[in-house]
Amino acid sequence: MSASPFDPTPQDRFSFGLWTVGNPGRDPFGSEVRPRLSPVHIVKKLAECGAYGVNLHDNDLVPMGSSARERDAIVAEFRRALSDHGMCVPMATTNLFSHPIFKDGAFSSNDPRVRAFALQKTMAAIDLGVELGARVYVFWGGREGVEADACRDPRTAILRMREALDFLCGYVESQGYDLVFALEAKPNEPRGDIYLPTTGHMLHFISTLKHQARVGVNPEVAHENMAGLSFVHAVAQAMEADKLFHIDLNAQKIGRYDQDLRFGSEDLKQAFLLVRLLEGTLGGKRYDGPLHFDSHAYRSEDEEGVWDFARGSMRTYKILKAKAQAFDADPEVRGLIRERRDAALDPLLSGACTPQRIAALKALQLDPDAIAQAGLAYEKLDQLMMEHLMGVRA
Ligand code: GLT
Ligand code: MN
Ligand code: MN
Repeated sequence: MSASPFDPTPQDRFSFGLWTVGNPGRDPFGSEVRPRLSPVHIVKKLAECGAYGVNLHDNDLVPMGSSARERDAIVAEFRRALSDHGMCVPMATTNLFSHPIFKDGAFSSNDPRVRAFALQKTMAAIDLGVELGARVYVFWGGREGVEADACRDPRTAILRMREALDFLCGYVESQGYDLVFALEAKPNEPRGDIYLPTTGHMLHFISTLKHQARVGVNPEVAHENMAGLSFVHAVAQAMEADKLFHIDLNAQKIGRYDQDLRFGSEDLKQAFLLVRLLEGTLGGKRYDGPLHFDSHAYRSEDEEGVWDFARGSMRTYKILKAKAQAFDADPEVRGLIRERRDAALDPLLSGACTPQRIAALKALQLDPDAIAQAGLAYEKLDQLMMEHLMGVRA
């Protein structure tokens, strides 16, 4: 029974990928340290931990090369497990990176046979996702990149990726599927450089697509961090554009390989600011989509450690949510971040660029030296935030 208010429940909309809790701990320097867990077992254990959903790549569930009969049997067994444990599949995606055919990309490859195979595989994986009830379909172009940059004009790669997404949106429409796409950026790894390396790049790319309304982003903490950028700002830009369709929560030390650590286990301050943004405790629209943890347990762990990792990820989110609510309800904090109101100036700073506004702004008498004199008390504000985080202020 739920003893702590921070224990996760299905209402919290937490999900994990089969590839995340199922990660057996292989890395470039060593082999598996844990046995592989079956998808059915993962569904059962995640439900026990309090998650509501499980996400998958096509081949996390159905091995490549399975016959139609094998596929149907696997899917039927998995669907039974979902319904037995009250779990759903909020998101699905395609593995366009493991098989050697994708060694030089999928949609951006110079070889039309590879591009055709990638489209074929993705259509089948979309059918699978929809059959399992997924409403969001992620595209992570892990291999869409280069080491030998001379191999193609990078503009051609972008054009090919646009053609692929335009086609696949058309496919979804032709089938009448209720499905949106979420594009996930990453600057490098496994390629030396990956095209469309940040969420900002993706947001612009989306504005060039035929079916823009169907396409949003799936930002990942670790990936934006690898580029040395603020993840919170990337997510904010996506939310402001109504394009945050999904999110990959994890943790990452700056300047490293993609660590995919347990959410909140590094840079607690950014994690706090992220939860504050997603939950809208400062005001503004909340994110109400799935909260997906794209991370895995340390290589030191056995299976029990994997479930500790899963429960820890969800508890940290809920604890940070409570901290964000307390922070934004704190009268001292509210006093420090109150916006200055000015009845004469405010109307001049928004709305259409009319001749009256232009004239009034040009005629304004402002004293920059006087305005610049006051300190902003951000030291106080930041320390207050740290004290909330450190638990000495409730
Ligand atoms: C892979 C990658 C993730 C993506 C997954 C979706 S697969 O594990 O590292 O960031 O979200 O394809
Ligand atoms: Mn991810
Ligand atoms: Mn990652």
